[in-house]
Amino acid sequence: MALDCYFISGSPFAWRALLALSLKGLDFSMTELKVSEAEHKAPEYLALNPHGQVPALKDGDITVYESLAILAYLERKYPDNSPLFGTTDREAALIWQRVMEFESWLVPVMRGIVRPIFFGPLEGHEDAVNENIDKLKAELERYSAWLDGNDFLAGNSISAVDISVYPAVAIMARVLTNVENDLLDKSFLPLIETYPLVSAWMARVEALDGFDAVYPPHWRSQQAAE
Ligand SMILES: N[C@@H](CCC(=O)N[C@@H](CS)C(=O)NCC(=O)O)C(=O)O
Repeated sequence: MALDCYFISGSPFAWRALLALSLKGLDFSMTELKVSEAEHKAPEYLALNPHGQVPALKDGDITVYESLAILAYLERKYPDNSPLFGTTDREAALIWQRVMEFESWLVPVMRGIVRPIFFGPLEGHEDAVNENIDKLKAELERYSAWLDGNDFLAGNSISAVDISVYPAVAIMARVLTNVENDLLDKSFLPLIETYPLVSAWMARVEALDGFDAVYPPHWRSQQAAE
């Protein structure tokens, strides 16, 4: 199999690349790297991505890292399989604008929420996390406006915007739901009550062919154990 995507389970950037492969209906393999064994920092992997980050995609003798570059590569190589960047100039403009809005506005917020909870320190730093939660709420308002009258974040077809935003919102909702800390503002959870358009959109993404195949494996096994 020519296409092989290296990922860490739950990584939103890797999930974005995997969703692109899966939604395009491509034949690909997935190589999971174990953080506990620092496999993403091993020399063999650093030869693929010198930053030691996921994702990285191997396609024969071509290697691409940076999840957005992977999406652009796949779109160029397989333009007709479920286009992710639209089919008209107008669609491409809107989709790229919103993907870059995600990079500029939601990615820093996600890092500001997820990193202290996963890697600490969290205690004593709740105010900083709550500031990011406020920014997350502002983005969820923005997405609700985009979804008003539309099935997806840039119109009525799935696009690179959806597969960028979905993993990020899913991981933030998950870590904030699971973390035990009374000082964190969780008043906006569950999303189904506070942001019904966002919640309905998430359900639409989850129902797509190809979604299940790339769901983070350790999330699935934790759910099975609950
Ligand atoms: N801009 C990169 C970000 C990739 C990234 O931050 N990956 C994280 C996982 S979500 C990672 O590999 N972290 C491990 C590390 O930095 O050591 C992309 O879009 O691919």
